[in-house]
Amino acid sequence: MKILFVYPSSVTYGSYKYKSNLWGKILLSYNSPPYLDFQMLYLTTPEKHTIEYISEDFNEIDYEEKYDLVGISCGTKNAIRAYEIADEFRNRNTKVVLGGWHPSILPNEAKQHADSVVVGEAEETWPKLLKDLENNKLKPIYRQEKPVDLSKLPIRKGSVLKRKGFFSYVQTSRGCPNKCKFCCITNTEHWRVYRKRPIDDIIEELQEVPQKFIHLADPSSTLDINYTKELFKRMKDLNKRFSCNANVNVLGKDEEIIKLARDAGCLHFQCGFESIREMNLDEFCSKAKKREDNAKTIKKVHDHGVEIYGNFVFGFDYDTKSIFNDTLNEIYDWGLNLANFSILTPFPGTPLYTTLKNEGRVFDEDWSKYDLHHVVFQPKNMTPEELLHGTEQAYRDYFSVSSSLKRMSRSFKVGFYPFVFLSAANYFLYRCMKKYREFQ
Ligand code: B12
Ligand code: SF4
Repeated sequence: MKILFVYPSSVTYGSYKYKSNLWGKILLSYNSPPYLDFQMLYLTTPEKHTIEYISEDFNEIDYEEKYDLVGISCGTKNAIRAYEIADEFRNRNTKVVLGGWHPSILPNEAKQHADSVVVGEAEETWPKLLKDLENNKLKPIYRQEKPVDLSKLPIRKGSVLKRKGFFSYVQTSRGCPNKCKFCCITNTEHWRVYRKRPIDDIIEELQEVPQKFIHLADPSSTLDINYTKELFKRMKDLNKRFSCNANVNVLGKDEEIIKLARDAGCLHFQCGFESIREMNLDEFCSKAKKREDNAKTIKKVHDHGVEIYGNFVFGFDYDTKSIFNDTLNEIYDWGLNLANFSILTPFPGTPLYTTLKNEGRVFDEDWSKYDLHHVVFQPKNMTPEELLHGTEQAYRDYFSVSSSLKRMSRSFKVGFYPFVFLSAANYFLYRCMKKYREFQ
């Protein structure tokens, strides 16, 4: 069979189409390898089938080309665009399968636009689906019965799906049991179950993946600290540079993990600080996110030559109009050199969504706005406009020339590689935000 994988653009929606400038396209195409979802599907597809891959951010879809099957992956943000593409293909009598986070959470919605929907992980269901299609017995829904055993995951050899990119994603674990109320991972049946890949498999994959720069696409690399320590020890001689997600309070308590990460090539930890307000953390986050002495932890990480990239969310129930300035002041004091700000987003399937929906506070269910940059609910202590404009102002202040230069010079003291990462990420986040605003 001839199969097409499509990753729909997240900012293409109807006639509303994002066109990057030439430099942006070159940079992004060099920068963006195929995501792991399609890499995994590719590896679990029997060799007799041929596969093409299109990421709509870089290539136009040719609807006139004949395929036996089109597989589309999407999160909530690009679900509507995914449905548009699915409808176009189905109008031409091409079979369409939808999978990924959003179709897994709302399979009945997705089914209206697809011949079949794959719910959850697909390493086991995808080969079954292909066989059923060959036998003309395609089922409407394929559901993974129990969490996939990660020791059975295929090991990637080199770059798959042709596009290379200068960095690559590698997954070492799946799942997180922590139960933060806004998080999709912990609130979906299988994804919540924490599982680890055998370290031998990861090392083999890292040796085979040609890219030097890797992002470990795990919910958190600090859920099983002994496992991660062992992994970092084994990664030491691979000469890779990498980043990973980590819980800041674990880093604060265990200096050895920072040292082992640095020796293994870690450039930065990405940490969800979420909020500077203790009451928000208590109400919306798991205990794993309890506020500790962040300034001390950040200094410790910097002293080992590693950067920290912090994520913050605005719009929690205990946020008032002062949250924006308070956050900026506090993170300057902590010595955090790079941060990103999101607007609280009630993704379907999460307890946050259910609560806000029951309270009548969700006023927009246009999924394309579920991108962490739009306000889709009524905040408790602000108007939606105040939340939006406050977040924008925080971005403008944080990424102003003077603030950026100050943070970059501080980062230079952390180390050369972390400084290069920080400067590039600072520029990228600033540009993204500016470009993004043009479409609102
Ligand atoms: C790496 C990552 C990114 C990367 C790469 C994105 C990607 N699509 O892989 C980047 C940085 C670009 C990114 C961006 C964003 N991300 Co992100 N990201 C992740 C992360 C950490 C890992 C994803 C991954 O590689 N998983 C490994 C692969 C193998 O698993 P998988 O993607 O689930 O795919 C499996 C199944 O879903 C299924 N499947 C998937 N697609 C398809 C398609 C078909 C046809 C079939 C049959 C099966 C199938 O099969 C796969 C194998 O089992 C996840 C959290 C996590 N740990 O999973 C968040 C996560 C996916 N991201 C999330 C979010 C919110 C975002 C952003 C909106 C953030 C932002 N403000 O920009 C954007 C949206 C990007 C977009 N275009 O929509 C949410 C998604 C929630 C949702 N309901 O949509 C997650 C779950 C994080 C969370 N805590 O909630 N992200
Ligand atoms: S710790 Fe991170 S991955 Fe785990 S539930 Fe909370 S936000 Fe989700």
